[in-house]
Amino acid sequence: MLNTSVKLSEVLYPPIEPFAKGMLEVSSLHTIAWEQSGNPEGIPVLVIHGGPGGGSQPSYRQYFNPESFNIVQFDQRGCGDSVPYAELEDNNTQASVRDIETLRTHLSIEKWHVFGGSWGSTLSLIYAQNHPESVLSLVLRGIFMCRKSELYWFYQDGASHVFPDAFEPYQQHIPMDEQDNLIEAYYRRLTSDDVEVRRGAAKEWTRWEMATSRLFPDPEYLDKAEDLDFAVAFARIECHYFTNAIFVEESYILNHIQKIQHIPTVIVQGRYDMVCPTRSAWELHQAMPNSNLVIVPDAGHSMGEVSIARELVIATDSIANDLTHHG
Ligand code: STX
Repeated sequence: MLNTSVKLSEVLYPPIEPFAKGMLEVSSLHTIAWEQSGNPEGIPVLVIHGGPGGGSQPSYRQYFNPESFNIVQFDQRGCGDSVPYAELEDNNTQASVRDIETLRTHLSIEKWHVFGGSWGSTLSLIYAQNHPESVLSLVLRGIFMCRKSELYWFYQDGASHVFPDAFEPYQQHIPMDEQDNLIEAYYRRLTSDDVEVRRGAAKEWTRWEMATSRLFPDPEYLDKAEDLDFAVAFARIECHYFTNAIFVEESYILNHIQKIQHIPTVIVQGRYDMVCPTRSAWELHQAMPNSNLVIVPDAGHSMGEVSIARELVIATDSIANDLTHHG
């Protein structure tokens, strides 16, 4: 069913401000920004942002009933308010998993629900596989397992068949003789000593992702690529993780799936997700027979799409209601 007349604000909770914020030193180099909002005595839920390099956003609070949840957000290494900005050294998946446990302990939370989309789903799954005892449930959106086929689909040849117009500037930014591996070609530019080269590449890399994130592209969303402070961290960190195959073996998540098969899991997936196509959600669901897969028929990749947001709120409301009834 098409829901084009319903506004995002009608399916989300109202905007709220954090009741606590801080900076947590997680290594000799990195300090991460965190915040809590909602109810300090509420059910703990950790929100894991995308990218990697996307940073957490105030709107993410609105996917949770603020009376029921103690909502924890943080910016992963190098992005958002974390420092140093856009830093790639000592920035990898294992470090992020450790940071999440460091933050949990710092906030004196024993176990929490984990909510993440896109790269946030990747990191949620890997975190849960390494610390299953800390995870009460998973709410995942736009499943991304970061396998070679998924990277090739989005950054080289796949989504380009559906969005040839948006693909052209992303591809043309790279000279013909380097176009056979666009991720590598972008990485060279995103790590150049020349700040203008870095910024130019960051803008095209980010535009491609923003242009393809929704079933109905939103021009305001595209402006994110014009914000070079956002784009440089987002593009550099994504590209760093992807050239390094996210620092784990191919198919790590599916290979270790038995570690999390007991964890209650909801998967919300837009049918027309061009960034993270539905096959990954399907494969994850098949590997986790107890998971609940919701394929949203009228959406792409973004949690800002109304019908995706609605399903995410249904999932978090049901967590809140379960605890009220049984806890
Ligand atoms: N990257 C997908 C991802 O995690 C391949 C992602 N895409 N856009 C975002 O994240 C933001 C919403 C954080 C910009």
